[in-house]
Amino acid sequence: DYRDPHCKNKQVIVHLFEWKWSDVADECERFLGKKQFCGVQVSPPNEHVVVTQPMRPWWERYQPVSYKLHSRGGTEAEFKDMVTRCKNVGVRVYVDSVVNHMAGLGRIGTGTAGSHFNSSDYDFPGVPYTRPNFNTRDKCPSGGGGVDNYSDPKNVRNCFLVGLTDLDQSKEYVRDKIAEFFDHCIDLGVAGFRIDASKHMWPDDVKAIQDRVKDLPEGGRPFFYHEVIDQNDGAVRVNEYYDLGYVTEFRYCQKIAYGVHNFGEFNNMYVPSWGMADPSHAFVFVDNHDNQRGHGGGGNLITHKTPRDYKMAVAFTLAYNYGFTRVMSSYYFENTDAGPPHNADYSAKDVTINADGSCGNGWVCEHRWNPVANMVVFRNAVAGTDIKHWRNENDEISFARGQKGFFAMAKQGHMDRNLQTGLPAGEYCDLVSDCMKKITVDGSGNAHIVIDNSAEPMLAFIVDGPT
Ligand code: LM2
Ligand code: CA
Repeated sequence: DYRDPHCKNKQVIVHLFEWKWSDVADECERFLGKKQFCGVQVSPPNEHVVVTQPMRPWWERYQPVSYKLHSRGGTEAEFKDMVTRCKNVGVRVYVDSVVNHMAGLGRIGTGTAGSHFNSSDYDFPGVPYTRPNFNTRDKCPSGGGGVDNYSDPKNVRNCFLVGLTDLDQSKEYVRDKIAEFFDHCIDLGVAGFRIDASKHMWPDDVKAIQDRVKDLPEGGRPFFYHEVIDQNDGAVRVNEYYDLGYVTEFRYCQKIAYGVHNFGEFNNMYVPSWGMADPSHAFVFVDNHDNQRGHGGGGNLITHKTPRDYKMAVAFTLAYNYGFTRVMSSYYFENTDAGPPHNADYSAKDVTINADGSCGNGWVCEHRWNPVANMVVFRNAVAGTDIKHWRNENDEISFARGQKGFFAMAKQGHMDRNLQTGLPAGEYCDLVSDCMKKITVDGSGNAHIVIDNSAEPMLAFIVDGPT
């Protein structure tokens, strides 16, 4: 089974999008460990192209040049130091892995680790890959050679996605090179992988690769989650990948946006008839690095640009019991191509921390917002429990998680009710406000729940939590 994230039953990972390795390491030590995060998804750590038109976009990292671990994020030594320091505080690293393809057709030059490459000749000596390692036109049923028909799996998987040179994962040599890359990461302490563009690879090929990857040094199979954008709009469906780990559930991004905009929709978050992944395979998030900027489908979704809605969306996601959760941590952008905040030489700027705990230098750090960070503790505490005492009316939602926690949220920012919590009698305090609010549960499980406009529009408390 590829669904164990190897983080001692913690439940939430954060994508520190485009952070450099030294900053990720610092964040593990100063924040993520204490806040009980399971781990971090890091941007692709392997050698990639250097794009100068536009100047150093974020997406240059989705055009690999080799599997040498030297990227815009840092050197291999820095990567190794990060993985070790994070692991030492109980936070695992998950590598965003781009193995469907190499650089885009027509790109020629030197990658971030110094390897020469020539995509037009299918020549990537840093691996090495040559022409026979790539898909050929006879396997791709599209007129122009590019992916252009999502109703045909052969087109989706054997053609070139936005002109990116498409590897042929049915070849033993290609499988070996990709597995070697994963093994190298595992040797350095990595616990798992996000597989980019899994939809564009055959599940049998992906399985052959995963099955030859080594166990973690501490035992067990690495964690895998697959990027499969299935919005009921094509031939490739998420359930084809269930044997391979978790699958991204992009319909949840729409669902949570509907819910925040109209609380009534919260009654209907997981819709099997839409083909949504079952709760034990769904990998869920409010937004990701693509759809927050209109790439990879985009659509109607909520991002940090509307902070109040975003906090409600993430808080609900972490309180609810659907799927394995990832939270996004972004940088501010106007241009959808723009890479991370950068210095004059285009290296990523340091992530600075302000006195109030927010980030500086252009980093958003949604994962540090109280309704995000503190709900991680909630989700860990209630893992494995069912939803009880569901109430959704009057733009107010509240529910218990088994007999371990209780969550309430008010769209209009105010709520004042006596509610059954199902929890043992006692004094509790609200995690979201860092215990600024207290809640008393009486002998019959009832509590007076108050939300008012002076604070965040939600509260949450757990058995055996802070008091
Ligand atoms: C993904 N998942 O399946 C990533 O999450 C997504 O961010 C990647 O696209 C995509 N797959 C390929 O890894 C991004 C970005 C694209 C960008 C590619 C490659 O969304 O816009 O394409 O990375 O860097 C860019 C140009 C595109 C050009 C292509 C090839 O935007 O116009 O196509 O490079 O040179 C001619
Ligand atoms: Ca492919």
